[in-house]
Amino acid sequence: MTTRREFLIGTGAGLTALGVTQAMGARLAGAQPVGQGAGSRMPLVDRIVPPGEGLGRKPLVVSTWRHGLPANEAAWKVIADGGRALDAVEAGVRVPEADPEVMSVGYGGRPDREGHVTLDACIMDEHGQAGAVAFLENIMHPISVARKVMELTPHVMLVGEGARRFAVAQGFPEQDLLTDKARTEWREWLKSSEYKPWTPPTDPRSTSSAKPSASGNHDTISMLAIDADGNLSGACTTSGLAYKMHGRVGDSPIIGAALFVDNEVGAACATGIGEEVMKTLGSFLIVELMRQGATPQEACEEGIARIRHRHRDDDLSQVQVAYLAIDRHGNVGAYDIQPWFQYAITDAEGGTRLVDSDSYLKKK
Ligand code: SD4
Repeated sequence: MTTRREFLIGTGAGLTALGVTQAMGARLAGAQPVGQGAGSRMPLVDRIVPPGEGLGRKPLVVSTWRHGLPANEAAWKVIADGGRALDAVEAGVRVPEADPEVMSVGYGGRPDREGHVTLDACIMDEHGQAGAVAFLENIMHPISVARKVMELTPHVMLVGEGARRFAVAQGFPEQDLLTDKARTEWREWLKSSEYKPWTPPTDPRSTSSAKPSASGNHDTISMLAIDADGNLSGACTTSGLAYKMHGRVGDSPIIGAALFVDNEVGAACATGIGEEVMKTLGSFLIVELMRQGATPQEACEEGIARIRHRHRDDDLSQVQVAYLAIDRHGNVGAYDIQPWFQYAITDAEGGTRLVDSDSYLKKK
């Protein structure tokens, strides 16, 4: 028996009813789904990716924000040596984790409102294996702890004190991650204690240095890579929103929210206000839309449309989420709400460069 949902998915009108934009709905209605899951409804077929949707090149590394430039370089070294995408994304995001100038990731990250630097991270590989840590303190490289969770435990996520003890048992050194600069800023913030999850950046596009500066008080690094064997992996790591409540965990360690990888389809990742991403399970949504035939760009735009829809398009001035996605052929898509998002891209032909994302709100 055909369910209402199957019927809807089979028609462009139905897709529109499900919230999919009209142009994409028309394309999806005629598209062949890809992957084993889709194979239960239709034979396993390859998806035809329309040209002009991005670079369509592999190997490939993409990552969020300006601090993605040095991170991509480190990831690319692994890929260029014939290494695995998983090793590349881990090596890549360790760069901002260790950089005290990046005040939104790892060491030097801005603390919560009680002065604790608490870190969230996750990693996912080409086999659909995943590992994560959340609310982790005093360990500089949460991404590597997340990988150990994936590889050495029967679990996907460890949090807080349990994650810290596991890290120490694995030989990770403990250290205070709160730098003098972050402590000074936090003390200044305490005077007003006004919590603003999104503060607009000074225009990050006006500087050319590789030093991070981008969005006011947060800039997670999320990275996606395809290696020379065509395998995909992704990583995401952050100190989270500055001056969050103690104990708050964002989207960044949540598989399906800030990161999702399906080797048969593509991968997606997020940066921005984690609560928005979690409520729409953005990265999983984007990969599933690509599975149904959407391009990475269309899928990212739809991910943002879901958030807009939840807000009834009302006042988006305080809302920021950016999505970045690749399909398994190396096509790239990116879209965000505010007109600030930039991502770093590295491939053999073009080297490493920063790209301005298209956005829903335009620069005034
Ligand atoms: C969080 N998504 O903790 C992270 C913050 C972030 O760019 O991505 N900032 O909600």
